Amino acid sequence: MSTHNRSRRSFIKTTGLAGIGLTVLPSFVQANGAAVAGNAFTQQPLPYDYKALEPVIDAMTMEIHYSKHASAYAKNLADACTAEKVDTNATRLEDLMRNISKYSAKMRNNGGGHYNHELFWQCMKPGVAGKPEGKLAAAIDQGFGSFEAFKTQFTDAGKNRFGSGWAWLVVTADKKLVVGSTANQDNPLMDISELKGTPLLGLDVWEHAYYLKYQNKRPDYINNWWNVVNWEFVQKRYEMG
Ligand code: MN3
Repeated sequence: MSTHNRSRRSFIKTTGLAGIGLTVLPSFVQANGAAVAGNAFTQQPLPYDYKALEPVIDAMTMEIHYSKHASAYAKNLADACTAEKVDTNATRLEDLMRNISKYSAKMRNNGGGHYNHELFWQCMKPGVAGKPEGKLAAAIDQGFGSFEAFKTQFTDAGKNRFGSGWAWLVVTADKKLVVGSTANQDNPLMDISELKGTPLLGLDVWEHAYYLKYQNKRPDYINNWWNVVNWEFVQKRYEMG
């Protein structure tokens, strides 16, 4: 079952449990995988259990990360959209990111925080430990020399990001694959970001993502994280673009 199907199913189930009593179409993701305006602004169900990524990411870290940190970004984004008159039913989250310099720091931090985490959950999957295949594998070999060389460059981007931030694999407007990092909750879609492109793969290197299990050992977290990367999802994003 794909990640999308799984999250659609749990979305329907959650909605049912909430007793709304209506058939709610799982419309937050279009057929091509792009997030739809409106629903993209709200936190979606985690596509797996809190404990599913153990031993790489422990259940308590996942629970706190998803239900406290990420849910706060979604809530604060909603507040900022109300305050700054962003119509979430008519705006694509990606377009808000692309124009983020026109909004408040609250919008930047929480819009980025929400977008980044929604992507991050989908970039992971239990029991994969795989490698990219097909067109993406070929593009990685071409762009970085080899998959191993790419992994080293991405790992370094995460290790060397001072303080809090994200490591990214992006595809640029001229279709090049680039690795880099952003500070805090910025992302490569943002007009204020030095690293620019469509994020294909993102890694959260904030301490809240790993500290309970790894303490100060961010490199150990990153090295283990490769075992839960959902390459199927990353490939789909690449092939969509
Ligand atoms: Mn985080």
